[in-house]
Amino acid sequence: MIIRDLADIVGTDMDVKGKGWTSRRLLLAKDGMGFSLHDTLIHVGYELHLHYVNHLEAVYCIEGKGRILDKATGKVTDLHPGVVYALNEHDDHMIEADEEMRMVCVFNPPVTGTEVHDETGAYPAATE
Ligand code: 9YT
Repeated sequence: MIIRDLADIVGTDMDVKGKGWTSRRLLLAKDGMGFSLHDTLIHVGYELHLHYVNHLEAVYCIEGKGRILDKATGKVTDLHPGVVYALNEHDDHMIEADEEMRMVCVFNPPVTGTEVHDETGAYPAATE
């Protein structure tokens, strides 16, 4: 059994920062679960363009509020605690926080720990 406490991850190399977000990575590829699990903060004042062509991601909002734009359809959906979105088609999207959002994120395949977005909004493909 693996047991992790967010308090032990903050400030370590499992606490990864990108432009407009902070991702506390609770479970990673090396843990062998087949997915990674992140406690992620989306900060106010950024429009994030994300397009995970190499991953599927589910994102469950547990704090804050903001919105997501599906770039394929133009549809905008409000995000608030209790809302989940699943990028089951590697959907190209934008997210923005009106109040800092705290999101529980699951990636398949799992991230290895150090990933930040490239200029297209993707994380690199897993190499294993
Ligand atoms: C919601 C989202 O994709 N934010 C960017 C960070 C990512 N979720 C991560 O690595 O935790």
